Amino acid sequence: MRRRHLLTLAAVGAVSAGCGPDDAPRSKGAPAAGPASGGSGGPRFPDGFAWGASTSAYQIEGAAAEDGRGPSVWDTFSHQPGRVRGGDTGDVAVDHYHRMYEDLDLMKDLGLKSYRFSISWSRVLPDGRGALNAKGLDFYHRLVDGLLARNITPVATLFHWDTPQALQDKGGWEQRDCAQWFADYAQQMFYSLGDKVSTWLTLNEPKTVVSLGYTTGTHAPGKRDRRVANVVGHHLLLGHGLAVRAFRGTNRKGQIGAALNLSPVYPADASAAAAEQATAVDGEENRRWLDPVLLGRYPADWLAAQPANAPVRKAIHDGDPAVIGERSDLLAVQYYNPIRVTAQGGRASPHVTTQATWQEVYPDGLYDLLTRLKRDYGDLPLTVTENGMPSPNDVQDDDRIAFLRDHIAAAQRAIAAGVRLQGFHVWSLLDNFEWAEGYSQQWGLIRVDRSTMDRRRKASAEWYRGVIARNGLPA
Ligand code: IFM
Repeated sequence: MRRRHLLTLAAVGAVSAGCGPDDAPRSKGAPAAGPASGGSGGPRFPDGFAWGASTSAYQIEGAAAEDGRGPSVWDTFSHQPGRVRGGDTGDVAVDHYHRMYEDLDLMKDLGLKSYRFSISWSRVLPDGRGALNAKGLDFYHRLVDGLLARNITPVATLFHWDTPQALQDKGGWEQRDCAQWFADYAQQMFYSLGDKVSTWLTLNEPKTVVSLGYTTGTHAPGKRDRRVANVVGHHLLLGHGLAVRAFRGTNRKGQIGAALNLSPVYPADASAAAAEQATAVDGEENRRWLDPVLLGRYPADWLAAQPANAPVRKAIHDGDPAVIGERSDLLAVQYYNPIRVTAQGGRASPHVTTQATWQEVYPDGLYDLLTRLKRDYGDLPLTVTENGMPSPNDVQDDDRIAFLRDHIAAAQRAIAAGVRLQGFHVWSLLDNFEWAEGYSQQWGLIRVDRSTMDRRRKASAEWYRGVIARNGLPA
């Protein structure tokens, strides 16, 4: 109740602060260049701040059938006609599997302190369970060794949407067992790589799996059933909790947490009805993930909103919330856009969007999100593990520079407000396979020519290198 009140106050405050002339909605298109909100060239970031970049296995690796890798749901899905724009697949992706050392050198050249990648579950366990595939695992050993040799901290994500097809054939995340299969795989990774990897992320964006993979069907495995989707959401969270428990059981040093895509939710006007709708949307978008992971319980209002006969009610067993709420060491935050909710429960979209039309650009939302996390969930260390935009501009991506500058400035203000933010990772290091959009959107700091696979640093990469070297935004 207290949080609900705070949210309402904070959100209404944010909206009224955003109604002045300086915040007038911009026309749709690229973000405007101009002074960074919050001031540029301010104080340096804290010593040891983890400037990084992120990728995920299916989006960059390729080598889909090499060295014993088993198929994942994304291999199956992307090969189905009409699923991915242009019929693109991740079969070759940007060939990172074969160009890993070149990519490591590019990371070093950028000055990255941290690199977040994901492990392809079906590369290390072709059937999802059982004996490890030595060649697949060796790839990650070489990657991690290469990072450490370059003084780059590896941050390993265990699940970035690529469920092994063999497990999907057994029902995948719809089955409660999948949570344990995931934890078993996670434990194998902790034992295999845990003396070198000290930061582990369990799930990447479970909300996206639920919404796109099981509700709209636009992502693998392409299902459209909201009732089932919520069961999947619970099993994903249970898998997170079991994996955290498994990590504790290994007595490995290091930190573990989930990577959640979160959006500050604002009422679109000052009415009580809009505030109430915003609270409900916040429950679905944020608290439904944050509360179980960080507080060990589902939000009462979210639970109450589930129909009496909803399968998710049966799926949540006594004791599950406590497992899910197993102590995390950090929270990985992924921020792309705010949400503004009308009194009728619809969405208002006053901000400029990017090529990814779902993405509204609102850097202050990152400040609001980070400070809200501290206010409502305590002083847990946070790291931004994804923030970025697609740019249609080839290498002169000034729009991305403006975007990153404004978001980094917002992160800096959050630190100044007392948020324990330990790192910032740009999505993404390389242009890559953008899921249902195929290769039609370029999210990378580094351009990849897909006909030659040549890599070329974009203007944003040069700019980011300066930020890292300075440990802060340029004056
Ligand atoms: O490319 C994705 C990534 O895999 C997960 N977060 C959002 C990115 C951009 O859509």
